[in-house]
Amino acid sequence: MTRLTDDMVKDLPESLGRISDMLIKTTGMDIKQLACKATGLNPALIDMGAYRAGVIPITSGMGIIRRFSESIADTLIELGMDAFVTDGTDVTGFAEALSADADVILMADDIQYISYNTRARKYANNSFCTAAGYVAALDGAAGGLKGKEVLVIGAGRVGTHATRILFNMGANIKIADIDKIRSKSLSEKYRNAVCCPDIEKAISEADLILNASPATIPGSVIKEGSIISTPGIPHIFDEEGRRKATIIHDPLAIGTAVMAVQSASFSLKQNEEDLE
Ligand code: 2YJ
Repeated sequence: MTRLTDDMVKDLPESLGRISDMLIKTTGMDIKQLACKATGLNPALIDMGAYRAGVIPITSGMGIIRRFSESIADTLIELGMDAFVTDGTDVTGFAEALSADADVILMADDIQYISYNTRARKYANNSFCTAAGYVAALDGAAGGLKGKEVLVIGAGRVGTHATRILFNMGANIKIADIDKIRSKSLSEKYRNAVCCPDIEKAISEADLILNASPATIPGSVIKEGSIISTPGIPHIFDEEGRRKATIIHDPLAIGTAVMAVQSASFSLKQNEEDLE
């Protein structure tokens, strides 16, 4: 799995406004509306201001990514949450977040990135939430996906979740991966999915693409007027690609926002019961 780097997140806090503008322009939704759509929640029914969120820097494996935790906290604040980064790392940070009465706790190592709801004792995970967020963005940008053809590039964790979500939305799915066995086996799970062994040909014919792979897509093969919702990192599109397609991407905020909303929603029922 691709790991974020210092460079990918270093400007994130400052670019949150730009990400929000890009989302409104391309999908018609701000980041909270997008996250709610991705999780099937009515934005009016969740008060993100009622949640306190702790973000813990994790040193294990390849260690801390500079500004990663701060970028997450800024995304949560943009959603209206009361968010903070713990001073301590790892277990010390976890204890600190619990002592500060955090409702949700976000943390990532090199394999998992989760948002844990301390009240409901359930967690949201980044792979599913990234898939849900980028499918919701594609849906918004395309004016619905039911009955439309969507090319999923990458049959890894995010691509697999995205395929299932797209299937449930009634899209006609094409799947491409450099690992042909992986794309074939994923496509066989869904009756309206087909495997595309020739990736470049599939891209050149696609109006709607969900790119969940780290592959570079050259502008020369992109179809004019296509929409590409692309969580895949590294994010590399040349000038021709950016001119031909509407490209929806950010390295962290969309997946994080969906995780925050989904993990907060785990305690909605409990909150309702508390009010009774
Ligand atoms: O706390 C930190 O600064 C670091 N431990 C963050 C590590 C971030 N992890 C990744 O980028 C991994 N690829 C895991 C993300 C899960 C994606 N589905």
